[in-house]
Amino acid sequence: MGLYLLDYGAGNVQSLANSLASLGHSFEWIQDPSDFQKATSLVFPGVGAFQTAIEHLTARNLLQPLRDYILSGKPYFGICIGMQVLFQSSAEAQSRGLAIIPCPIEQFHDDDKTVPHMGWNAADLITSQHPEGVNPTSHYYFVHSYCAKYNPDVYPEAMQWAYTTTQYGQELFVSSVRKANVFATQFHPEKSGEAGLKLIDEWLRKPESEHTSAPAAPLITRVPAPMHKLTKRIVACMDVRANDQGDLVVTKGDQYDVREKAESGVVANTAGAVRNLGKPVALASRYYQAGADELCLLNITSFRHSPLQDQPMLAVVRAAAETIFVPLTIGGGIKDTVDPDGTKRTALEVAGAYFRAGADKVSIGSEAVFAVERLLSAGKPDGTSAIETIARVYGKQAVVVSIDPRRAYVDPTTYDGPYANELVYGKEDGPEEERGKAWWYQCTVSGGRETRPLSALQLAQGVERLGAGEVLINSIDRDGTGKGFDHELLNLIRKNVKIPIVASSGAGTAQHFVDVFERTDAEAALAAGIFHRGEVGIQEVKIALKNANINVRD
Ligand code: 1PR
Repeated sequence: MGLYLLDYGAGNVQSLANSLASLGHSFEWIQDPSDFQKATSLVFPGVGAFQTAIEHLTARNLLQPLRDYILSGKPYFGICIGMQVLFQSSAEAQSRGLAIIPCPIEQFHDDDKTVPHMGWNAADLITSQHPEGVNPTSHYYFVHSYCAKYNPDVYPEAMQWAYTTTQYGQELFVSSVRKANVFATQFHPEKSGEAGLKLIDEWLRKPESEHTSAPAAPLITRVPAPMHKLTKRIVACMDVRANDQGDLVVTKGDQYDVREKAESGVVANTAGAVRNLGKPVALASRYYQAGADELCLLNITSFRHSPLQDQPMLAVVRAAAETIFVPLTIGGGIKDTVDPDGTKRTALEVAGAYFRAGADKVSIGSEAVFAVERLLSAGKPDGTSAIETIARVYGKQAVVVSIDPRRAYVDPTTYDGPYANELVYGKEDGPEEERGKAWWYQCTVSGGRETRPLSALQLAQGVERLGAGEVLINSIDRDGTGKGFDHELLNLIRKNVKIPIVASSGAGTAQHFVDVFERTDAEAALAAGIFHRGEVGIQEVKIALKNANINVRD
């Protein structure tokens, strides 16, 4: 008897388990159909892809018992896919949903915005009666490409379930439902910091009678406001690697060189050592407390060996996920590997290990370059790349591609190579070293050690075609320099892909974040060095953004 969690086996459900543990709630996992009888309340933290969720539930004989449980009137709390399965069908899948709410899940239009809808947005109450702990002044974390559109004219019966709506671009969708014994959110409370933890806690502490009596919502007309409330995201990134003593440390390079330099004023015996800026779990926890909207851990040397043998990194992810309740991206070594004993591990298995440890997204670097090279030479996707296999199971929102470009300078008066239409020209009033020059952005692999005959733009467009959900755009030229983000690079990619982009490399001041959001349409901006060295704080960045009228989460 008691609280049960449903895990259909594909996605990060560890985060919800960690939230419950941090709030002091004990729970059991649903292991087989008979467990539904024992549950007195049930949380289904569905993460990933709708089709995969239905297939896994069906294969484990859990789909019908889930429907029976919900219809029995016992308290149910669904999250993301755990909300979407309540609907009739999804444009994402062939399979039908549980058809408890009679309307379809549809895809977002991408003509006025990037898709997936990824980030912190508001949830506006339809009714203030029978509150469920959703605070209309808070922001919650969303990550999805499909939604139930708010449409009381066409689906009056279904819209009586709508508890909150959220606006993205000019579309209004149902961001939570609540009726009778059911409460479900499209957003992830377990990833929504303090606001999300409070919501979960309130639901769990409610007496059972209050769970089963939520009334139908009134049907109201709601028109989209001129602007949505999706905030710009601030991401703190930790580059992790083993130092010369074998300990995993957060390091930071200058243009990807992470070793201390003799001339940098450090004591002579540390010259050449891996720069050590702290312990990954402690720093991650500090940045969460300081208000980072997302965290990123990159295992920067894992292209050299198999990460599934790399227990320290998995242990770091597990420990970090216990204390941080905002999205966590893990990168480095997401590729097919072979263990020392000869066992083959697919990129999907490697990613799965990180998701089970508590990661929400994986970031793919070198392998994405090779996949796009194959795509361009074959002319079509072959379904085997890490991007495709992981997106199919975990959803495209779980797949980030990290681009590591370096400027390739050419003489603009004579260049007529393959990247002529991607050239960026140095401005006469720009930095002196750029004047009169032109360049294209060349992809690298293995942490910038090897350049490839592929441009950053080709890579971004290629990975979008393969099904990546987001691109993290680094710049080797700007990394660690504190000169500001490379706006030309970001604009080039932003204008040519529909998925969200994260600006990275070069942040030196809070004003640089204002600049990047004013001069590009990046959805997020990431920094490492200035946060690690304590030169600029996350709140300082957010205050500067607010003062510039840029929407951020408190
Ligand atoms: O190729 O799939 O194994 O992934 C390797 C990952 O490790 C890639 O995401 C790659 O960017 C990263 N990486 C590899 N070597 C380095 C290095 O620094 N030697 N770090 C490296 C890249 C760049 C950013 C950095 C920003 C912001 N780090 O993550 O945090 O540039 O820095 P700043 O704010 O201090 O300027 P694979």
